[in-house]
Amino acid sequence: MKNELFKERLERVSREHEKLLTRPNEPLFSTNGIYNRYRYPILTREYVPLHWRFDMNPETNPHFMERIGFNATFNAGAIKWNGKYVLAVRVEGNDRKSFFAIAESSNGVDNFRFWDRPVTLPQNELPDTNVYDMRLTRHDDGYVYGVFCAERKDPDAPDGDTSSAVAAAGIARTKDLINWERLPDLVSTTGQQRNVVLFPHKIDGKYAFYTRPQDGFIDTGKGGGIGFGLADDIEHATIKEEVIVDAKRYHTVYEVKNGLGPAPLRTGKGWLHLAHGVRNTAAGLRYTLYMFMTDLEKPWIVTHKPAGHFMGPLGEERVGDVSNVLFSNGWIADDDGTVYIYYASSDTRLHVATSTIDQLIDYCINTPQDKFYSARSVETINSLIDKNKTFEETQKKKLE
Ligand code: M1P
Repeated sequence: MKNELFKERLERVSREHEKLLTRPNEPLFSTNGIYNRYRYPILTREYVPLHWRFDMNPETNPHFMERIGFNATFNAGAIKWNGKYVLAVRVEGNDRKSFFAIAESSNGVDNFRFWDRPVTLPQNELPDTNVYDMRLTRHDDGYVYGVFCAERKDPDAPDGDTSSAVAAAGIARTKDLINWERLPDLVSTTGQQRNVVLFPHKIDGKYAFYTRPQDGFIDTGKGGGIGFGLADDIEHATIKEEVIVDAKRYHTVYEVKNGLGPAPLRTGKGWLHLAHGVRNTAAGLRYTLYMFMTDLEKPWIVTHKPAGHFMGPLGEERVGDVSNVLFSNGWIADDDGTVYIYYASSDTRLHVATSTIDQLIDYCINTPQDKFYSARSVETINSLIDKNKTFEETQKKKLE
């Protein structure tokens, strides 16, 4: 009898899991014409392999109950690997611990499957309590680097404070995405670090990092902004000096804090960057994605920056464990110019949007900049209206 229950549940759970994993995705029509969202998220907690969740032995699990629960799949690093679209996903267990797991798909938009086991990340002397948000960089030195947030309890927290934490940039490298070598955490002189991204090339013979200095764990305090600094060596990476590439600023979508997403994409017109910006609202923090471009030779100098957000949470994306959040730390540019943007919604699920290098450059160069005052936003709108009216009149005259 018990065996029957086990068998019945195993069959049903397996069938439904397979149906979900093989469900085709489809692009949605895009009114803005800049990128296409897709109908379904590409990874949710339901995608976590059954053999990570269930004891498959009817003797020891007669009710076929889940033994290990998973809460969310989000914020993924991304890389094209052996012709596949490969993600280093932040998977969070019901125990609140995040870890990394590799998932791959043949087309980048559906049929993502996790590899057999999660990533076994070697520990340094000071173990990580929690790790998340890995940015993958294929570096000229031949390694793929994963730079991620390594979080530990604040040793200076007063007695009874069980939530203060310290964020540091953990660094690991690999040549096969299976075996990872752990390097010492990044050392910087500007407080805590999260949202750190390794640039793919050396600059002046040094490893280059985008950073996000912060005074506290949540609050960036006097720090903040997307920074940039050089380290002589990757095996003991130390940044002695950071310049601010993109500062936080009053009454913008990155007013409270910001952070770089994935490593930038090189184009003929400069480096394309995707970042997240955070503003405060009566309902709490709102995270949106924004873009900018930097100079090809000096990738710490912003050359173009459209106003406002590139993508904000919509529909079901608005709701989750941390609602009103879009976050991205992974994208893949194919040789044909297609760009796959992997973004997570509300710290709960992972989605894809597609665009092209040409469209993203056009977006960055031709979207008006933020002029920081309502009246000046109206001036910007009026300029477009005037341009359209002039065009309309010219067209009419041509027909007369
Ligand atoms: O909860 C929203 C995001 O908060 C953090 O990002 P930031 O450091 O910019 O505030 C990170 O914990 C991120 O993982 C999370 O999605």
